[in-house]
Amino acid sequence: SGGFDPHAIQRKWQDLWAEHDPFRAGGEEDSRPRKYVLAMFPYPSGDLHMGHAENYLYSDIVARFWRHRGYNVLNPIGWDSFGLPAENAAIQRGADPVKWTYANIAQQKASLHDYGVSFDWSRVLHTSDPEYYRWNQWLFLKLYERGLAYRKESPVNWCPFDQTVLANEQVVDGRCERCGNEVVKKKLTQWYLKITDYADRLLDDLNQLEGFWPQKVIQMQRNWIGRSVGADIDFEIEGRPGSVTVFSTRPDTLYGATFFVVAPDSDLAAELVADASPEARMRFQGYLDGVRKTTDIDRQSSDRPKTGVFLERYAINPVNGARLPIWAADYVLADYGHGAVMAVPAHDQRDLDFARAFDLPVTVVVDTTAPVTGAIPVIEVDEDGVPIDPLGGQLDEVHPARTGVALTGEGRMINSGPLDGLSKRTAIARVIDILQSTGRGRAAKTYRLRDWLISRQRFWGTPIPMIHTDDGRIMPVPEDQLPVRLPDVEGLDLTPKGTSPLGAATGWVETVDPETGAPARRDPDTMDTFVDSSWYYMRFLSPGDETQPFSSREADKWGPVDFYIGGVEHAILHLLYARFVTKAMFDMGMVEFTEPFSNLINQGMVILGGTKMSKSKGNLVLFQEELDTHGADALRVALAFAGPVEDDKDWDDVSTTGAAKFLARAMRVAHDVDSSPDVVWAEGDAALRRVTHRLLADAPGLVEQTKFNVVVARLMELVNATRKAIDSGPGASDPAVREAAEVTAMVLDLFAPHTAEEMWAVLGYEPFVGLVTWRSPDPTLLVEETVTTVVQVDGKVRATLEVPARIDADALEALARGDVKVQRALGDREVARVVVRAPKVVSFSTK
Ligand code: ANZ
Repeated sequence: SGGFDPHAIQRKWQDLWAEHDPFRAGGEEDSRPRKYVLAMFPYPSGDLHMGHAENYLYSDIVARFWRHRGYNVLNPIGWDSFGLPAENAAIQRGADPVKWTYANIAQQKASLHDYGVSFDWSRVLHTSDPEYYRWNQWLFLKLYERGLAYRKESPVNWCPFDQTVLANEQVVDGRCERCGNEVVKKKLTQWYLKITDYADRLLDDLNQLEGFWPQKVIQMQRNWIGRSVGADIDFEIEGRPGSVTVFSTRPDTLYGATFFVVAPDSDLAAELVADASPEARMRFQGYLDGVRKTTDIDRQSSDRPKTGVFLERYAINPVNGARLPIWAADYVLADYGHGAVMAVPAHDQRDLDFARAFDLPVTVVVDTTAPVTGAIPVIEVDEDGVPIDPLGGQLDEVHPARTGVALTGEGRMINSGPLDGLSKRTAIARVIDILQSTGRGRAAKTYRLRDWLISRQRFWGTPIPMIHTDDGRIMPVPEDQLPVRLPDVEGLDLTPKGTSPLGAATGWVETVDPETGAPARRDPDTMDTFVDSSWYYMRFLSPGDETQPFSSREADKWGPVDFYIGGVEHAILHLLYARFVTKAMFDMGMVEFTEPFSNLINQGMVILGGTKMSKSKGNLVLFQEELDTHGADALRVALAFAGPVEDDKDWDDVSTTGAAKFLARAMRVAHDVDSSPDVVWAEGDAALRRVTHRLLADAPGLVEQTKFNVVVARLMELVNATRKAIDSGPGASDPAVREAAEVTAMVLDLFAPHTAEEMWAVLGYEPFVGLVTWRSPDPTLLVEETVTTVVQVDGKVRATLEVPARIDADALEALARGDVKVQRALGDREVARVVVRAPKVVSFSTK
């Protein structure tokens, strides 16, 4: 391609970057404004793939863009290097997890260098380095001090294949996210982080992110936190002291409760059934065994037949004293709300299905056939203020006991004593008042969000820095003894057994009580790797600091991350944990912001032939192979041009050869420029200058809207226009040709940095174009050329319009139709035909 060897210029510029380090973030003395650009760091589980190619391209475009805008940019990179794949490789192939991990990191680092990403390589971190994970341990201790880390025994999600506990988030459709095997419940004592303390703030602060994060991600976070608003209602149980609380989003329907349901796997169910008949106890035990094997997802599924066991006990409705039979049924979950519900079959479909299956009464308390205006019912009252009977007889036709369909809509309260005639909203407020005044209930909120289970019974993770004394106390490892380093893997059996392999590392696990010096044992579990990634963006600010995780001064300077770029697969877990930890750090006075990522950019996937690439399908496109074949710049331009950032890109539609040809043409333009850098641009060809300046004017907005593919298209347009000017226009010595080539190099740097640097050098400048501030567009060159359009109605000229020369037919027709003179000429006659010849003529014919 015209003496242009992409691999040679790639090597040349990478060597120069390595030598001069132009992309290192500016320090204290640098007075430019700052931007912190971050791509989600990779997991070193093998070679980089095309998803990484996309991710690090986009973050590099953003980082380079802000440098061209005159900003001091921080764009660091690290590795999320703890976790299961290293451990599984160790188990399956006998590989040392340490060596395996760091060999993969070295390979990935080399690929990223080859790709020409403008990272600040001086800040690299690996979460599996003791110098990093000591601060994980430090963070854990700080959370523990604040009561945000605690231990409890509870049923946990257990993957029998991986032999490990999984967070709720890692269970997908009842199966292990990693291996796809069915997840079961098991009771274990584990460490939890109290993310639920932050549920309201995590939810409410999402409002600040509207417009800056993808709407889809915000919605997923809202659903995950899942706040429900309603009331807690206390029910007494016959023959039992105290009361049992239920959570309801519809306390207005309290008079319609006809039975009471507890989760079969709750402590309450076990307690209540203890006094039941032997038959009921047996039936319950059999039922419970089945329930334990059922996933929460299945339990909540609406099309499963309802099952349950009567516990031979009764709850008392606090407002009317009604006796409600108590059942154990699996559609009530043990760990949501209070694990018990008041069942209102007339107005809740699950309760109705259950009532119909077991022949329980159905009492309607909301007349949904009563007249309602909008959402607010019209209530007619007599002179004493008593509502006139709202029943029009139609209620019979929709009665849930007959139709099987619960009445969930708006209506007027009936059969509800003091609530009769009220709307839903008023009734909810009223009943909460009544409950509150009698001490039997109160307004309440419930969340789907659970505390974050962080204990893992695995080797390759951060040791939890706690000590268990022989007399049963749990002590934090003193801060000056951090890090608690992982022991040598040599001699350890890593095969999953349900207990941590670290427990068998005798020399490691045996320690002393930091207070008494008596023998004690270390906690043998390691942390969920999501702890590592919950704050790594802060560590980049203070690499190598041995006295603290990061300096608050640096945090004030750089934080929060301005642009965070990565895959949508992290929409819930990682982002929620990072948001939680940032808020906890804010509360500890470590940072002055409460959200870690100001802008979030999610990229689509790179797919192949319409399907996801995967090793098992054998359709992987290998990043390093593509780099070797096409060179970094062609690969980068092809990916950037392939479509909008957030869309999936099919590799079949990605044209590296097209990209390579475009780059060769751009390079040729630079070589052909026949003038020196001191030409007077104003003397250049105006038509070409307009194309150049329109790009200068539009590129910043397009990049900020992440319309990278449009910027590439505009660059192609500019290179074509320059070529034309050289070959059949004012010629290679015209100042406009030089100007166009220079601007091409400046903007092309976002996508093809090696080619751009080479063009810049060919044009006679010192390196590096990557650090050059973009020029401002000349406003006089942005004024659109206009032409005169003639508008005819039935062959007569009725108006003339001044319009932009580049107007399209639709816009021109709309302008013509909107013109007063044209409208007057058309009167109320119907237009039969319109002929538009943009930008010159619009012609209407009427009937
Ligand atoms: C009575 C009632 C009447 C209810 C009615 C709904 C409609 P969300 O919105 O998902 O938070 N519930 C409470 N705890 C439960 C548990 N542990 N397992 C299963 N269901 C439970 O749902 C809240 C509603 O789900 C609560 O309001 C309760 O049923 C039920 F016409 O109370 B409701």
